[in-house]
Amino acid sequence: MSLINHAAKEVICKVVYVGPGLSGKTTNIQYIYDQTQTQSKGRLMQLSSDNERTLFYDLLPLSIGELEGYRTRFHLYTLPGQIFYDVSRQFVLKGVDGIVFVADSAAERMEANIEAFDDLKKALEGQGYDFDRLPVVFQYNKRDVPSAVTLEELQKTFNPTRRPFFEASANRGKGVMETLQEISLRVIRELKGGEKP
Ligand SMILES: Nc1nc2c(ncn2[C@@H]2O[C@H](COP(=O)(O)OP(=O)(O)O)[C@@H](O)[C@H]2O)c(=O)[nH]1
Ligand SMILES: [Mg+2]
Repeated sequence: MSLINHAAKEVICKVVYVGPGLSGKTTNIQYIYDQTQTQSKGRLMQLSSDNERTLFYDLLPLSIGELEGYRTRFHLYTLPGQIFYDVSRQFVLKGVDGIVFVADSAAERMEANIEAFDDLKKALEGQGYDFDRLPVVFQYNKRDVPSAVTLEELQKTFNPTRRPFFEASANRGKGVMETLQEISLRVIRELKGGEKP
Protein backbone atom coordinates (compact mmCIF):
# COMPACT_ATOMS: atom_id res chain seq x y z
CA MET A 1 0.00 0.00 0.00
CA SER A 2 1.35 3.42 -0.92
CA LEU A 3 2.21 5.92 1.75
CA ILE A 4 0.09 9.03 1.37
CA ASN A 5 1.21 12.19 3.10
CA HIS A 6 -1.73 14.58 2.86
CA ALA A 7 0.10 17.45 4.55
CA ALA A 8 2.92 17.34 2.04
CA LYS A 9 0.54 16.35 -0.80
CA GLU A 10 2.73 13.42 -1.63
CA VAL A 11 2.25 9.79 -2.51
CA ILE A 12 5.19 7.49 -2.03
CA CYS A 13 5.13 4.24 -3.99
CA LYS A 14 7.45 1.39 -3.30
CA VAL A 15 8.77 -0.65 -6.18
CA VAL A 16 11.09 -3.55 -5.48
CA TYR A 17 13.41 -5.13 -8.04
CA VAL A 18 13.79 -8.79 -7.10
CA GLY A 19 15.83 -11.58 -8.64
CA PRO A 20 18.73 -13.92 -8.01
CA GLY A 21 22.17 -12.61 -7.19
CA LEU A 22 23.94 -10.92 -10.10
CA SER A 23 20.89 -10.85 -12.39
CA GLY A 24 21.37 -7.09 -12.88
CA LYS A 25 19.15 -5.40 -10.29
CA THR A 26 21.76 -2.89 -9.13
CA THR A 27 22.71 -2.24 -12.76
CA ASN A 28 19.08 -1.22 -13.44
CA ILE A 29 18.99 1.16 -10.49
CA GLN A 30 22.37 2.65 -11.32
CA TYR A 31 21.32 3.25 -14.92
CA ILE A 32 18.06 4.90 -13.83
CA TYR A 33 20.03 7.06 -11.42
CA ASP A 34 22.44 8.12 -14.17
CA GLN A 35 19.59 8.92 -16.58
CA THR A 36 17.52 10.96 -14.11
CA GLN A 37 17.90 14.70 -13.71
CA THR A 38 19.35 15.84 -10.41
CA GLN A 39 16.22 17.59 -9.18
CA SER A 40 14.10 14.46 -9.67
CA LYS A 41 16.20 12.05 -7.71
CA GLY A 42 17.38 11.60 -4.18
CA ARG A 43 20.61 10.12 -3.05
CA LEU A 44 21.25 6.59 -4.26
CA MET A 45 21.92 4.47 -1.22
CA GLN A 46 23.76 1.27 -1.82
CA LEU A 47 24.00 -0.96 1.16
CA SER A 48 26.58 -3.31 -0.19
CA SER A 49 30.31 -3.62 -0.54
CA ASP A 50 32.32 -3.98 -3.73
CA ASN A 51 33.10 -7.64 -3.40
CA GLU A 52 29.65 -8.62 -2.16
CA ARG A 53 27.36 -6.52 -4.30
CA THR A 54 24.41 -8.83 -3.87
CA LEU A 55 24.21 -8.99 -0.09
CA PHE A 56 22.08 -6.02 0.85
CA TYR A 57 19.78 -3.64 -0.97
CA ASP A 58 19.84 -0.41 -2.92
CA LEU A 59 17.37 2.43 -2.51
CA LEU A 60 16.76 5.15 -5.07
CA PRO A 61 14.10 7.82 -4.38
CA LEU A 62 12.61 9.31 -7.58
CA SER A 63 10.00 11.98 -8.29
CA ILE A 64 7.92 10.81 -11.18
CA GLY A 65 5.16 13.35 -11.61
CA GLU A 66 1.82 14.57 -10.30
CA LEU A 67 -1.39 12.70 -9.67
CA GLU A 68 -4.47 14.75 -8.84
CA GLY A 69 -2.46 17.43 -7.10
CA TYR A 70 -0.24 15.01 -5.28
CA ARG A 71 3.42 14.63 -6.07
CA THR A 72 4.15 10.97 -6.84
CA ARG A 73 7.43 9.73 -5.55
CA PHE A 74 8.83 6.30 -6.12
CA HIS A 75 11.22 4.49 -3.91
CA LEU A 76 13.04 1.89 -5.93
CA TYR A 77 14.60 -0.93 -3.97
CA THR A 78 16.59 -3.94 -5.03
CA LEU A 79 16.34 -7.16 -3.13
CA PRO A 80 18.30 -10.34 -3.69
CA GLY A 81 16.68 -13.78 -3.78
CA GLN A 82 16.54 -16.00 -0.70
CA ILE A 83 14.24 -13.53 0.99
CA PHE A 84 11.81 -16.02 2.40
CA TYR A 85 14.34 -17.45 4.79
CA ASP A 86 15.81 -14.13 5.74
CA VAL A 87 13.50 -12.22 8.00
CA SER A 88 15.80 -9.22 8.15
CA ARG A 89 15.20 -8.55 4.47
CA GLN A 90 11.48 -9.04 4.50
CA PHE A 91 10.91 -5.50 5.67
CA VAL A 92 11.87 -4.31 2.20
CA LEU A 93 8.73 -6.02 0.91
CA LYS A 94 6.51 -4.41 3.52
CA GLY A 95 4.06 -2.06 1.86
CA VAL A 96 5.31 -2.91 -1.64
CA ASP A 97 3.27 -1.42 -4.49
CA GLY A 98 4.96 -3.08 -7.43
CA ILE A 99 7.53 -5.73 -8.28
CA VAL A 100 10.03 -5.99 -11.09
CA PHE A 101 11.29 -9.54 -11.35
CA VAL A 102 14.75 -9.41 -12.91
CA ALA A 103 15.62 -12.82 -14.31
CA ASP A 104 19.06 -13.75 -15.62
CA SER A 105 18.72 -15.19 -19.12
CA ALA A 106 21.81 -17.41 -18.81
CA ALA A 107 20.86 -21.10 -18.95
CA GLU A 108 23.09 -21.86 -15.97
CA ARG A 109 21.12 -19.34 -13.88
CA MET A 110 17.66 -20.76 -14.53
CA GLU A 111 17.66 -22.72 -11.29
CA ALA A 112 18.63 -19.60 -9.34
CA ASN A 113 15.88 -17.64 -11.12
CA ILE A 114 13.28 -20.23 -10.19
CA GLU A 115 14.44 -20.34 -6.60
CA ALA A 116 14.33 -16.56 -6.29
CA PHE A 117 10.89 -16.49 -7.91
CA ASP A 118 9.49 -19.11 -5.54
CA ASP A 119 11.02 -17.32 -2.57
CA LEU A 120 9.48 -14.06 -3.68
CA LYS A 121 6.03 -15.54 -3.98
CA LYS A 122 6.31 -17.18 -0.57
CA ALA A 123 7.58 -13.99 1.05
CA LEU A 124 4.73 -11.99 -0.48
CA GLU A 125 2.15 -14.55 0.59
CA GLY A 126 3.66 -14.47 4.08
CA GLN A 127 2.82 -10.79 4.18
CA GLY A 128 -0.70 -11.26 2.89
CA TYR A 129 -0.12 -10.23 -0.74
CA ASP A 130 -1.60 -12.01 -3.69
CA PHE A 131 1.15 -12.15 -6.30
CA ASP A 132 -1.37 -12.46 -9.10
CA ARG A 133 -3.00 -9.16 -8.16
CA LEU A 134 0.08 -7.11 -7.45
CA PRO A 135 1.48 -4.92 -10.25
CA VAL A 136 4.36 -6.99 -11.67
CA VAL A 137 6.69 -6.56 -14.62
CA PHE A 138 9.12 -9.24 -15.75
CA GLN A 139 12.52 -8.19 -17.00
CA TYR A 140 14.49 -10.86 -18.82
CA ASN A 141 17.95 -9.45 -18.48
CA LYS A 142 21.31 -10.45 -19.99
CA ARG A 143 19.74 -11.26 -23.35
CA ASP A 144 23.23 -10.70 -24.77
CA VAL A 145 24.91 -13.67 -23.07
CA PRO A 146 25.80 -16.62 -25.34
CA SER A 147 23.98 -19.19 -23.20
CA ALA A 148 20.73 -17.20 -23.06
CA VAL A 149 17.63 -19.41 -23.04
CA THR A 150 14.80 -18.56 -25.41
CA LEU A 151 12.19 -15.96 -24.62
CA GLU A 152 9.56 -18.70 -24.94
CA GLU A 153 11.20 -20.74 -22.19
CA LEU A 154 11.37 -17.72 -19.87
CA GLN A 155 7.76 -16.84 -20.51
CA LYS A 156 6.61 -20.40 -20.00
CA THR A 157 8.53 -20.66 -16.73
CA PHE A 158 7.76 -17.32 -15.11
CA ASN A 159 4.96 -15.61 -16.93
CA PRO A 160 2.45 -18.07 -18.40
CA THR A 161 -0.36 -15.53 -18.01
CA ARG A 162 1.59 -13.00 -20.09
CA ARG A 163 1.85 -10.05 -17.81
CA PRO A 164 4.10 -7.23 -19.04
CA PHE A 165 7.67 -8.29 -19.81
CA PHE A 166 10.78 -6.80 -21.35
CA GLU A 167 13.95 -8.23 -22.76
CA ALA A 168 16.93 -6.30 -21.46
CA SER A 169 20.68 -5.84 -21.46
CA ALA A 170 20.80 -3.62 -18.42
CA ASN A 171 24.55 -3.07 -18.58
CA ARG A 172 23.95 -1.29 -21.90
CA GLY A 173 20.78 0.38 -20.67
CA LYS A 174 18.61 -1.68 -22.97
CA GLY A 175 15.11 -2.25 -21.61
CA VAL A 176 15.78 -0.46 -18.32
CA MET A 177 13.68 2.69 -18.72
CA GLU A 178 10.94 0.72 -20.50
CA THR A 179 10.68 -1.57 -17.48
CA LEU A 180 10.55 1.36 -15.06
CA GLN A 181 7.94 3.14 -17.13
CA GLU A 182 5.71 0.09 -17.26
CA ILE A 183 5.86 -0.68 -13.55
CA SER A 184 5.24 2.94 -12.56
CA LEU A 185 2.29 3.07 -14.93
CA ARG A 186 0.83 -0.09 -13.41
CA VAL A 187 1.36 1.15 -9.85
CA ILE A 188 -0.28 4.50 -10.58
CA ARG A 189 -3.16 2.79 -12.32
CA GLU A 190 -3.68 0.63 -9.24
CA LEU A 191 -3.58 3.75 -7.05
CA LYS A 192 -6.29 5.33 -9.15
CA GLY A 193 -8.54 2.41 -8.43
CA GLY A 194 -7.35 -0.49 -10.49
CA GLU A 195 -8.50 0.52 -13.97
CA LYS A 196 -7.64 -2.23 -16.41
CA PRO A 197 -5.30 -1.40 -19.30
N1 LIG B 1 26.36 -9.48 -20.06
C1 LIG B 1 25.57 -8.78 -19.25
N2 LIG B 1 26.00 -8.45 -18.03
C2 LIG B 1 25.17 -7.73 -17.24
C3 LIG B 1 23.89 -7.31 -17.68
N3 LIG B 1 23.31 -6.62 -16.67
C4 LIG B 1 24.19 -6.61 -15.66
N4 LIG B 1 25.32 -7.27 -15.99
C5 LIG B 1 26.52 -7.51 -15.15
O1 LIG B 1 26.20 -8.52 -14.19
C6 LIG B 1 26.89 -8.28 -12.97
C7 LIG B 1 25.93 -8.27 -11.81
O2 LIG B 1 25.07 -7.15 -11.92
P1 LIG B 1 24.39 -6.48 -10.64
O3 LIG B 1 23.56 -5.37 -11.13
O4 LIG B 1 25.41 -6.16 -9.61
O5 LIG B 1 23.50 -7.69 -10.11
P2 LIG B 1 22.53 -7.75 -8.84
O6 LIG B 1 23.16 -8.74 -7.90
O7 LIG B 1 21.24 -8.28 -9.37
O8 LIG B 1 22.39 -6.38 -8.25
C8 LIG B 1 27.64 -6.96 -13.16
O9 LIG B 1 28.97 -7.26 -13.52
C9 LIG B 1 26.91 -6.31 -14.33
O10 LIG B 1 27.72 -5.43 -15.07
C10 LIG B 1 23.46 -7.67 -19.00
O11 LIG B 1 22.36 -7.37 -19.48
N5 LIG B 1 24.34 -8.41 -19.73
MG1 LIG C 1 22.80 -5.69 -6.29
